[in-house]
Amino acid sequence: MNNYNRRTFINQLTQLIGVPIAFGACIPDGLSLLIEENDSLMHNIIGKHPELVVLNDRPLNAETPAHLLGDVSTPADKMFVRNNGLPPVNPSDKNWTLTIGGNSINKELAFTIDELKSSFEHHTYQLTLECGGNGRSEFDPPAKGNQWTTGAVACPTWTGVRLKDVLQTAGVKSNAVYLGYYGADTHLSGDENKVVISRGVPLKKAMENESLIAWNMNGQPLPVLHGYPLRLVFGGWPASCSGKWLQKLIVIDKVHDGPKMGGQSYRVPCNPVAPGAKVDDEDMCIIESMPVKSIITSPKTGALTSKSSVTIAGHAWAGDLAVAKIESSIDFGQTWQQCQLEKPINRLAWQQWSSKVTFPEKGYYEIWVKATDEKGRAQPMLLPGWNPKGYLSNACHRIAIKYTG
Ligand SMILES: Nc1nc2c(c(=O)[nH]1)N[C@H]1C(S)=C(S)[C@@H](COP(=O)(O)O)O[C@H]1N2
Ligand SMILES: [Mo]
Repeated sequence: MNNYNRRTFINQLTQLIGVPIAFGACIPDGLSLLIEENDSLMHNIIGKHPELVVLNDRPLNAETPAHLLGDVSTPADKMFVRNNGLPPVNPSDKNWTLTIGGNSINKELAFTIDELKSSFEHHTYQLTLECGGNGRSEFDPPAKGNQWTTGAVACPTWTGVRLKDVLQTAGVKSNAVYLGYYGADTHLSGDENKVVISRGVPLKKAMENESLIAWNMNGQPLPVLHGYPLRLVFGGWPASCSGKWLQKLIVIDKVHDGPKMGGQSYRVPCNPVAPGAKVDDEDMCIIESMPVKSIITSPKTGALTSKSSVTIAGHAWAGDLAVAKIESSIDFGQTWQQCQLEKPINRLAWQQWSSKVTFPEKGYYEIWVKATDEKGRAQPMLLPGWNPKGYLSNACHRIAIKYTG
């Protein structure tokens, strides 16, 4: 190709691709460019599976595609990441202290990690953490915030001490109402005096057996992204209650008012509102237990099958409750078939379900799955009640399958 032809060729390609071709002058004659595109933002999160989908890189937010969530206990490399600020850089468990204070504590106490580990009994539970905004992308009109689809949920195995053992040692006064946490992350503004997020739970939730101050995840030290060296874990509640990089706990005589406790954060209208409505802060209530929900982890959506029967499987969870029933449909919800459902390994762990579905003829199918909790509440088919910030989206998970015969 002469230089003139090469230049026009590259100009045409540039228009097609939409960005200039770096090193365009070096393209060998006769080479056809790949010109492949996908819409994922390229990333390299150390310690994470490469298929995690990055929604945001400052702060870092990444979710897990459903087909990667098949493990009973979620491995660290497949757990979603939700940061509101910037994680501490190279935190160390050697000089870390956890302080217990607040006006409803008898005696302010501080523990090193070694002291925590040696003073209290260790407990291990599998606990479900789901971001309050998981599924937000479904809402219409759209809600601002990370557009999570189905992947801001995980259920790793956590080891630590019971929060109640630690609080009781410090002495909880009878007027205690709420627990609040403070972590070591820094505000995006760089302002060291600004707290990124400081949420918590009512004392009753804090005192449950499964409420942990954890240092291990699946038998390994917590990864930094998930709160190393210490974090709270409250299974079944919005994961924003589970403070990472935990440095300080307070027990106080009123509802905690730290950043992201009030206003529209992690709160929903106390009574249902029409989609798009503006809701005053005083008409919003703090989210507590998460609603019943399920996910299909196998097959991966879009799969082709030559067999008329396939096994489908996944998990289901229901906040503080257990899941009582799970059903699947291949006819857009006209008929439902009961799936097999296992008991949770412990309270507040997600439950495994599976079923065999049989396709009557060749064609495109959607598999829908719907869980019902032990109080008889089922997942909504397409959309739950709209709310300004798009929380608690527990619509049925749907996948596509082509039976090719
Ligand atoms: N200190 C601190 N704790 C935090 C957060 C944070 O930004 N800072 N994010 C919260 C939110 S909104 C969620 S959903 C979970 C996410 O936990 P993960 O990143 O380990 O998945 O951590 C919670 N704990
Ligand atoms: Mo969250």
